[in-house]
Amino acid sequence: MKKVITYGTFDLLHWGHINLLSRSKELGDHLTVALSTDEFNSIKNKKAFHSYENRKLILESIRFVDNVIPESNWDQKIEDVLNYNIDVFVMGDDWKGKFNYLEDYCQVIYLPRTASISTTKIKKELGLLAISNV
Ligand code: C2G
Repeated sequence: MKKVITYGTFDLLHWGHINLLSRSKELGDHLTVALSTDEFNSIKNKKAFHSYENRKLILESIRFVDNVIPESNWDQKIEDVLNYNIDVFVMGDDWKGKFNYLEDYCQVIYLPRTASISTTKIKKELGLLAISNV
């Protein structure tokens, strides 16, 4: 069984995330998502709208996601790849080159980001909508 892993916050899930997850699953037979915990998000200077538990519940309901584990620090990837017998590590290409050190342990693939959608964009536009409706 070819095992794939990817990492992220996946807040306010949108089609950019779905594209990444479905393309990741197409690279193997089993997809693990290492989901950033709320505590790790603060290290990443991110504040997710939804809690880790709720983001996990949403991801686990996606048919091509097979397993969700916590991502609690920057340095767990090698251990994860070894512990979960991962064959392929996948990230969006905004991270291109950042995780090439994993090539000693598995295949590393950066997939093109989906244009014109991001959690930040959603938050900004909702925030603007809220102001204009005042
Ligand atoms: N993504 C994408 N297209 C978008 C938005 C996001 O392909 N329009 C991808 C990102 O490139 C990433 C994944 O979806 O591979 C998750 O994105 P985020 O939740 O923003 O994750 P990030 O904060 O980049 O966390 O250790 C790695 C980090 O945890 C990655």
